[in-house]
Amino acid sequence: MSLVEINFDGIVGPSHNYAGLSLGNIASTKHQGDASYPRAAALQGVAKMRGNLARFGAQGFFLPLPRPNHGLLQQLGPGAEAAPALLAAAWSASSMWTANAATVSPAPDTVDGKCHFTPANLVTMLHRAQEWPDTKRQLDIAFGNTDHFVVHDAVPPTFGDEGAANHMRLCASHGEAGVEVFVYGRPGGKFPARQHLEACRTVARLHGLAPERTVFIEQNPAAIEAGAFHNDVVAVANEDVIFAHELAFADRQGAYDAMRTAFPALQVVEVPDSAVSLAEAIRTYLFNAQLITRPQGGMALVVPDECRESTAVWGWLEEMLAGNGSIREVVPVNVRQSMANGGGPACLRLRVVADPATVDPRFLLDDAKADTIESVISQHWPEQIDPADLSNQTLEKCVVSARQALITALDLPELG
Ligand code: SUG
Repeated sequence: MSLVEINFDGIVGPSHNYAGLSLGNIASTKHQGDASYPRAAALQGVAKMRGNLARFGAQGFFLPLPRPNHGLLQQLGPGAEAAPALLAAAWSASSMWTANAATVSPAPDTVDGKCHFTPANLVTMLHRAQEWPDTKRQLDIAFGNTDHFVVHDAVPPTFGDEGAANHMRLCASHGEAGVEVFVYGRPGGKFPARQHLEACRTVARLHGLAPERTVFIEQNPAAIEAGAFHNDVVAVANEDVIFAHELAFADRQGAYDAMRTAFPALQVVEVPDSAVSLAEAIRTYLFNAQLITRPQGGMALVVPDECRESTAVWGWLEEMLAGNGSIREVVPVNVRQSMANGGGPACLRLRVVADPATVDPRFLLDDAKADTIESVISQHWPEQIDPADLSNQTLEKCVVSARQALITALDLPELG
């Protein structure tokens, strides 16, 4: 049984569009009403997966959820489709950000020795709250081997849960028992605090985590106000390293002390606000990076291209590399279509520590499957969507048949 980290990226759906649906997500608000390019967006995502597969090994994916969701519009009452925000919610391709699909506790951390998943209820935003039943359906298939996996229902409302985006794991190596760190926000600020402490506690209980290896930390309200609507916009961890902005946590020293008490070997790689301001960190998504252990040793940081274009951020990264610490390599990737909705490289993936042999192989990527996915996207995904197109019947037919073509190509009729 060899446990490795597998990143499951969400394939960008054919209805990808910019509707400005996420209050507190600066990029989403800024790009409201822009034309979107679903085909380019999905191809950017596959290119990222291909790069990571070649560099780091195991890579998986999840399929887009069925959109438009007429069930949601029905629930919202007759004529709901006339309200642009409600119509856009039903069309949202937001399931691409699989860091919000679920919280995952690997087998070595849990009381029953199985890997546990709790789909995120995403209750704060209407367009995201519709995701979890379909997400669970997919998790139930991919991780259907009940000797190794447990998939729970979502945490009940009103406790807001946004999944792995607010969860970090510290460990000596992925296959060993780790410390799970949950980061929550305190409601009451200008923007919603989407992750609630009670949701974190519920997930920890459901997953059977040991209290002495579980840490709850409050996100800095100033970070939420600056646009860090999830903790993964200002911090990311891998094995014994946490890479964070100085202003990520409400009580900076208290947060590191709590992590160190549970995990004494912790290495903190912190970026001071004087080197990269919170605003610049959020604009470039420096911390929405994938921090990944390389097969040849050391870690790589997969960052958005926007980081390379920022003098402050790139300068800091170059200095970090020259210091010969644990992070040995920085890999910029182009995920601009997702970035314009507030989704960087880390948002696009869900980390699962598992033996790949125990996962349904239809969700695991290899080069041939990447070719297949690219070819379906190139043939079926719309090239461009303008906000006014969301009521267009021809576009709807195209979006529905595009997803169906992918389901057929990947032999996943259960999702049809
Ligand atoms: O939930 N954007 C997503 C971005 C999620 C990013 N995920 C992580 N940080 N892990 C959100 O705010 C925008 C949709 C729109 O405006 O059309 C959106 O939902």
